[in-house]
Amino acid sequence: MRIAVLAGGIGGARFLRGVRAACPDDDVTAVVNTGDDVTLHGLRICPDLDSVMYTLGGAHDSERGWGRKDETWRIKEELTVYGAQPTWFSLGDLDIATHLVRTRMLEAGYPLSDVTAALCRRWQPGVRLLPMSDERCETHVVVDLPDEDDEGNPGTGPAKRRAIHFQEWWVRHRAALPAQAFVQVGVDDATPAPGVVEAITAADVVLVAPSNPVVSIGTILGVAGIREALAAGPAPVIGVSPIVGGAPVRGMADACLPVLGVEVSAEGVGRHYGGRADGGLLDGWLVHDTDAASVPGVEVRAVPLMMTDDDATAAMVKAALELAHL
Ligand code: FO1
Repeated sequence: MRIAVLAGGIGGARFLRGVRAACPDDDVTAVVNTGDDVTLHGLRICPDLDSVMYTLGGAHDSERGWGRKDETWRIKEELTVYGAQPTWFSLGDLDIATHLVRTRMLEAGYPLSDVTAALCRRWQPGVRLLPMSDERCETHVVVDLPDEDDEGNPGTGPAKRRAIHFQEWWVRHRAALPAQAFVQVGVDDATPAPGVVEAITAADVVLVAPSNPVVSIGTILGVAGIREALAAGPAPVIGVSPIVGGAPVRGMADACLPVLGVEVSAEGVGRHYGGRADGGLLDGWLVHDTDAASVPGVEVRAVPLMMTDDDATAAMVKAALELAHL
């Protein structure tokens, strides 16, 4: 069986471990969000690709959720002493090696999909990892920045409306600055990375991981050609709700969904994705067993959705495959 999975970072990575556990002999392609990618200290950082690669490669820090286990922070400490900005984004010593290799290959002219394949030769994630696009397409967040002086002390002037990089909003401000809008910078020139449309078209089933519906899955769907391939493809598309009991299982989707006018509920997200027959994404929608959802034209099933370990996640994946009648 061929399975394509649309995925963001930490939640997507955990879900993919469940896919691998449920379907060890199947051909799995993960199409991963790159809207979170950022260049800092001259290094190209791809948080979602790395979360998936490290997690499936057994090298992730499971408590922190991102980055490498057994990490050390000596370079970060030195950068801080130099006063090198930004100090709000932490790069570990082991992780920096990944960014150095990636940045060097990108600067030598290799596309991100080839770079990712090269990095994965080391980590052997057991699934094919594809960036959604080889072109830069970065999420920015429109916010009203409060007036402050150079030291960060509050000023008395009016707030300034600015678009800041997603990472600045998410990590520096912890998504606490109300977002006015999300903008995909570069999306007009972005095309699906090689293999993305082919993986969707050839799939027996497409699974939408319980990742952030706005800044992970929404970003992937923003790349021209991906939504169309899903709509036209023969494979059923089954989504897994990232919202349980009116709150995100992890991450801060509750700071993102209202910006699009979407209710923070399993039903809200299901209706936001919509049924394929109505021009939406889904054929099936998996919600947590304590949630109820009605999504026109979409078969909804309620099962336990907590990704507490690989067995629990594999059971979720099996339920998604049953919903696809596979
Ligand atoms: N998340 C944080 O909350 N703080 C950090 O300093 C941070 C650094 C970081 C470095 C590399 C990387 O791949 C991920 C990192 N993350 C960090 C996680 C990440 O940026 C976000 O959780 C995602 O982009 C949202 O999915």
